[in-house]
Amino acid sequence: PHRGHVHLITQVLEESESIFAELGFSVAEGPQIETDFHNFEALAMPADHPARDEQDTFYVSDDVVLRTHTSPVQIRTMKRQPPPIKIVAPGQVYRRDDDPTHSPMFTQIEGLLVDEGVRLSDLKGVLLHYVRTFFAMDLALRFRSSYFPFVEPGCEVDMECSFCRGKDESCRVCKGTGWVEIGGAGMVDPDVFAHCGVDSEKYTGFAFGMGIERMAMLRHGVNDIKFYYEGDLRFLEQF
Ligand code: 2U9
Repeated sequence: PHRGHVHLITQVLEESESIFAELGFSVAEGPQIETDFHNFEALAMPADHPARDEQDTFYVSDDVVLRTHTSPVQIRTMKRQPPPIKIVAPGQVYRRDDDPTHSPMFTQIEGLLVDEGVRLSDLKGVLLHYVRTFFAMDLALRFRSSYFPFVEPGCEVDMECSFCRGKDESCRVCKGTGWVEIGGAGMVDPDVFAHCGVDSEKYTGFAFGMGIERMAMLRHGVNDIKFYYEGDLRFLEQF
């Protein structure tokens, strides 16, 4: 009889969870159908913020949505328990987006560390451990200043291109720049802590987010997100 196996995205997700577990992060989960409060309001996204636009969000009703990120899991965790908090939140998320690098359902892993004295360099150390373990290469990371409503300062995170290591001017993965974006991150905004009852005078925290389909693309050279979900065994059996 034909035997199936674990889907590539599940493999990459579970491997990512175990790399963060090596650093003491535990796995937290939550509902995929979320309230407006947990998905947006508590993350410092006011009612008129463009991220809440119906263009991007699947609405179930006026104040219930399909979660657009796994961040509501960290909101629920902070409301439930006091710091220290050290979790990753893996799972499916939904956005009204559909092209070769975007799918209306995709998979994220986000991380949150809240304690006394947490700083940006701790974030860089954690992400360095992750990419160097995941790609089994001594890759460099670069933080580019950027804006997300729920972190301040915020940054986009690039890693050294694992395909050409900056040596191929016509590299189709990094377009010759030597860098590829792997996610976003930053220090948790005090407004977010206030919504969750965390004392921002005493505690600081970092958070990051990454797309698992993107990490699988970068490791295996997959160039269209649709291959993961159209169920063609000629693709799936390679992993
Ligand atoms: C809390 C506070 C802050 C998580 C963050 C990003 C920046 C980010 C994207 C990566 C690729 C989404 O899957 S993606 O399209 N994510 O850029 N995520 S900061 O910040 C948080 C999360 C939870 C309570």
